[in-house]
Amino acid sequence: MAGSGAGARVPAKARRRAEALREQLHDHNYRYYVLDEPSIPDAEYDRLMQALRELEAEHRELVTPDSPTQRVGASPATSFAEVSHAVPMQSLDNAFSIDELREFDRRVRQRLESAGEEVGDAIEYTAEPKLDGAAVSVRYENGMLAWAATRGDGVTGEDVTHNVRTIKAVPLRLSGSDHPAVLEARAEVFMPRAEFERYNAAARERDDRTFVNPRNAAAGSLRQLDPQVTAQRPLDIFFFGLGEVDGWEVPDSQSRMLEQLRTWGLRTCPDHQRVKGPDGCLAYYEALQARRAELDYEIDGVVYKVDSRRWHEVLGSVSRAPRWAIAHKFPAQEEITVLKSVEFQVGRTGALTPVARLEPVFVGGVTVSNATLHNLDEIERLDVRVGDTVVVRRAGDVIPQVVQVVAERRPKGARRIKPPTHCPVCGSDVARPAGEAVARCVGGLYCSAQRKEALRHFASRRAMDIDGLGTRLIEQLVDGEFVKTPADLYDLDQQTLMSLERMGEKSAENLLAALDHSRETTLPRFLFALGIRSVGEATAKALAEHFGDLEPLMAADEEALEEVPDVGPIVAAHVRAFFAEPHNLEVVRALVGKGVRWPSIGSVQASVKSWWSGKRVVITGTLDGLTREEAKDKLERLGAKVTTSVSQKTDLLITGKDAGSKLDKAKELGIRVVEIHELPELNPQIESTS
Ligand code: I6G
Repeated sequence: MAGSGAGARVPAKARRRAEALREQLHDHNYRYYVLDEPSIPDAEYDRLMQALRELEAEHRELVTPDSPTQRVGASPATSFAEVSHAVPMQSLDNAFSIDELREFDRRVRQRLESAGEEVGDAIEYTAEPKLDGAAVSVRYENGMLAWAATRGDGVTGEDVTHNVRTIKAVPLRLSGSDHPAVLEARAEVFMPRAEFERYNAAARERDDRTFVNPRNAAAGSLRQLDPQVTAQRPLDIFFFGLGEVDGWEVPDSQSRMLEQLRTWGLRTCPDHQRVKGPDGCLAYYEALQARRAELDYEIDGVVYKVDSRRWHEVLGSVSRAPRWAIAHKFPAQEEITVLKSVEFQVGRTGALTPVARLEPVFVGGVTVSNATLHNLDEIERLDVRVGDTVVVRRAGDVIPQVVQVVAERRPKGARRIKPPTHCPVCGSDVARPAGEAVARCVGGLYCSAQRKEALRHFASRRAMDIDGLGTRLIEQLVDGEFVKTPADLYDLDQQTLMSLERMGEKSAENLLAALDHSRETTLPRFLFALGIRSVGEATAKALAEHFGDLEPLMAADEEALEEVPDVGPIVAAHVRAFFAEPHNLEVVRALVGKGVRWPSIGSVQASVKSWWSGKRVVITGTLDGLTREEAKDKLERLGAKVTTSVSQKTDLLITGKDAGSKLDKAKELGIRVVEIHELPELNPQIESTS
């Protein structure tokens, strides 16, 4: 091995330091990935890693195969070696309906009874989310990662060790003690949904290949010949089962087996649960389906497994699927349909988004007749034509999208989609700077479509939150030339509003009250509401926190802007360009002149030093007299971090009426629960008098 020489020459102190660093990093990995409870900030983790890298570079002899620095070790391969699975990687039978699930339970019961087993009232199952990823088998020998392989045909898979090693949630050696001589753990590798969306957005931006869905993203990333490429892919893993095992008395229950895997550092899905009989299975299925959109991983159903592993032996398998497990599928999130036409919609910044008009198709639980095609590059990349049969995907609350063309079904005469040369709304020219995927109408606020979108964004819930100012009303206000800029909204009067369609006296009064209420805002909301290109909620918050108030932000040059965390040259240029435009300055000043105001960040930060500071809070149930957004806003102003799902990291669950599964989970995890009316901080009457 190249380096500073023989092992004996490494000073004992360096050796001890390397061991200690490896140990610490290993422990932090376990806390982060398995317990979901990091104990140090990422920056500190990075420092420890850097210290170990430096030490190993100085003394190459200190490098061990399980060192956390050695995740991306191998150079690109030319092909994948074959791996035989000593215990075949089976597949699962599917149930597509409640009847099929009940039938499965009935079959299980019948077989167990005929084998002389005492079954009792209801069979216990472990219910687990069925992740939409790529199945792998990961083998540990005496606690050290030996190899990892894909399922392949179930008997022979491909050796993807070098790629699996790059997944940070895969331990290179097991935690704890009493490791079996051989432990093959079966798992699903997946790309978390948010990462998938981020990855695809960035790929589109740089004109690169996107993934059709998170499953393809996981499978494609695992099958990269160059582990450097896989290391760039945000992959994650959940372990769910066993292959070959030697030297471990496996617990007789699936759920206890999962617990043991976890103590060895193998990340298991936190959402699994033990349930009783088909009714318990169904309750789990429905609860999980209701949470599907908020889960950070893509699932296509639920897997029920008989909890007793001894009964697995009794039940056995048939044609490569266990008789003791079944996958209960959710409605498909991808379907095929025909593209009837493509129209271009004008967005807030003039971007022309091609919208696919489709033959209506039932997908992801709703009928979809429109889907986005993102931009012109995407049309070229997919080579999609009118008349094509296309794959439509609708996952969670993401806008349905066309993700693929079924090439072999292309009819004769399928028509290419021509990029527009003029704005379909205002007729202005369309510009598409070289190298940009997006074509834009150059009409700016002359274009009524852009004006409408800007107003819609300004009024939206997460911006100025003007209740009652919906799309139809904005159309009338813009088309009737009552409103040109957001500042004009604050000049509207009862009479004007009542002259509009479907606007009675009460609605007009309510809208005026909502407008009045919206004057009291926060700086991040105001900045977000302005609709500056590439300034989303997070950037608006970062800008507000950095500059403290509007004036210094408006005066900041690009260099000063780039000092804000996560603000790069593109965002800085957009912010600068926005405030350099006299018309925008006029609108901002007019808004302030009409009474739009916010507390200075200084005073917000003073109140942040409260009990709430840094606390992770989840809100659930129906809140009286307060919207979810208002509660979130108040909590954030107090310094709390509001998240959507309950985990071990949650400090407090705040409940309103009819709290459901989040309350159950909080109780299960022993998390403090407080009813909203017990919190004076969130009581609207109390705050308005202070
Ligand atoms: O492909 C699978 C995904 C998830 C599985 C599975 C699973 O459990 C949560 N379990 C088994 C037993 C098999 N495939 C064969």
